[in-house]
Amino acid sequence: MKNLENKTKKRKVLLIDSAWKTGKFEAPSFSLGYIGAVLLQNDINVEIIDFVSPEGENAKTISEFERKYEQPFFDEIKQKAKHADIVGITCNYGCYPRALKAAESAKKGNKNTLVVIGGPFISSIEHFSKWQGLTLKDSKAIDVSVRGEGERTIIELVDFIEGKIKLQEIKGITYRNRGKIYKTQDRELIEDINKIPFPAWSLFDLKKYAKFMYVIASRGCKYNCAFCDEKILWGRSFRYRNVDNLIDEIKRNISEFGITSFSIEDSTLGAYPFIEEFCDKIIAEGLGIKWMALCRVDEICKKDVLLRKMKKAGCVSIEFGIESGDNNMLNRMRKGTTTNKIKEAVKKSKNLGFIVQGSFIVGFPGETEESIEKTIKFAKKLKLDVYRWHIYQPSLRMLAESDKWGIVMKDDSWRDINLSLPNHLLTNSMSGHTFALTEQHAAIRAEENGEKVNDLGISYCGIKLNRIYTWAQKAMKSTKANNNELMVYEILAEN
Ligand code: B12
Ligand code: SF4
Repeated sequence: MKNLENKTKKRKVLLIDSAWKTGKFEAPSFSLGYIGAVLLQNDINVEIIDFVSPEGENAKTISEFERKYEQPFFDEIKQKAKHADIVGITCNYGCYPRALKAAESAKKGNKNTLVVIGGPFISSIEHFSKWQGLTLKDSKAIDVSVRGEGERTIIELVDFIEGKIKLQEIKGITYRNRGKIYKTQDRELIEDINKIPFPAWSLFDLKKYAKFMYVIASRGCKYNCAFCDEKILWGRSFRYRNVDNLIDEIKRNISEFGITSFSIEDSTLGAYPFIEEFCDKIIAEGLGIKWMALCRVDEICKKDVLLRKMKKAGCVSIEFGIESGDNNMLNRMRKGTTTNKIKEAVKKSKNLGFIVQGSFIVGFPGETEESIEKTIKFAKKLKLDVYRWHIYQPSLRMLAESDKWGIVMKDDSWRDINLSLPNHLLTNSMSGHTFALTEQHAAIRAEENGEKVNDLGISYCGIKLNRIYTWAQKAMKSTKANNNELMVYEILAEN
């Protein structure tokens, strides 16, 4: 790749969301909303290609899905990359194979375009020395992979195209030069996140998506649960926006896009120090919005006033990360909560009329027949509105210490893990790797259809995956948990 000669030309960045979406219950990519916003702020041409294809659900096989629905997405990338100085791809967990193919399509369309990949999954793998440079090794079409926050990095990459800066001077990237891979020093986090422009939803065709929007009040998490990679992504810092900034974004979404429903994506909104002021302001200004949030039980269980305010301010649903009904397992997970606190938080929220959702993990290393029975019994007693059962999926930091956790896997490649497919096709993609197994519905559906689910050589502390499937299946059946999570999005999506 070479610096383009015309230095006065307005640069063009083509952004790609590698996740497949039906659009029925999804909002547009948060990551690209933010990256797009800083590009617009810097007067750079930007266009987004997303993969919203509701018809994709009709595909009977993965190859039909690829041929009929995925190929046109790649064709569009190839075509539009011809006019792009940079093609920037966002990649979350489970989208990696498609992100690699998107990069290849872009390079096929324009061998001079700078192909850049970023996102939570890329930041996480590039964080560990064990997997360093993996993205660039997996595809020669990728020139740069980005770790951490991308708002400054993307602008510096445009500066690179303009010949104003060298790649080795850009923090937080891994790049290729004459066949060799180099990693620059980490980029420091943005200190004042109030200064980041609001996500540029104008770049998306919002008609393709459900009528709700993501907003986030903070970046990072104060806690340190073992199964979660949040600490890798955001470090130890916990940064939050001021209430006015947050409310301004909500008002902007109402006035510019007619959106009045929101999914607040903070990892735990209960930790946001201005949550009460936030609710007060929504009420005082009569915004009339509907929203849902994720909270930790320990931040909610003693706070009756807060819960009432949340309800009055339009919060329709709270999702708690419950994880287990066994205190020993909660300790092993370093969750920092107890079953008593869970009961209290759920009871209070239910009494106030929230739709209460609970997430559970089945098969965390150390799980036993006894602990899972306890969890199922506990879960039933909670009488939640929505049960989300997850087969344990190792966080990258647990995988990096797999010996310590007794995790045994078959191989160590992410190239086959395509979770970004219609649910009914996911079983077929279990081509020998742990991560395809995260889709608990798929596993259970497979068994219901009489298919045999192999153990794929994976075990956690000696527990074979087959066993974990059986436990998850039992948990789902006992709590009648099939797909009822969609209900919440339906409520948000209806205006
Ligand atoms: C919102 C969200 C979702 C939404 C996605 C919404 C959307 N359309 O964007 C939904 C609900 C769909 C979702 C689903 C999943 N998620 Co999620 N999600 C989040 C959450 C809560 C916020 C992410 C976010 O948007 N943050 C705000 C933006 C600004 O940050 P960002 O995405 O990291 O983007 C920045 C950088 O990564 C970088 N960047 C990103 N893309 C690009 C591209 C370029 C070119 C550049 C230069 C930079 C760049 O710059 C951005 C701005 O600073 C995070 C947890 C968290 N608080 O971070 C989990 C998280 C990202 N999700 C996670 C997981 C595991 C999943 C699922 C796999 C869950 C599952 N088992 O089904 C699925 C996968 C979905 C898929 N394959 O597409 C994990 C990822 C773990 C990991 N190590 O990779 C996280 C970290 C949760 C966790 N605590 O472990 N998720
Ligand atoms: S699971 Fe939730 S509370 Fe625990 S570290 Fe992750 S984001 Fe924080």
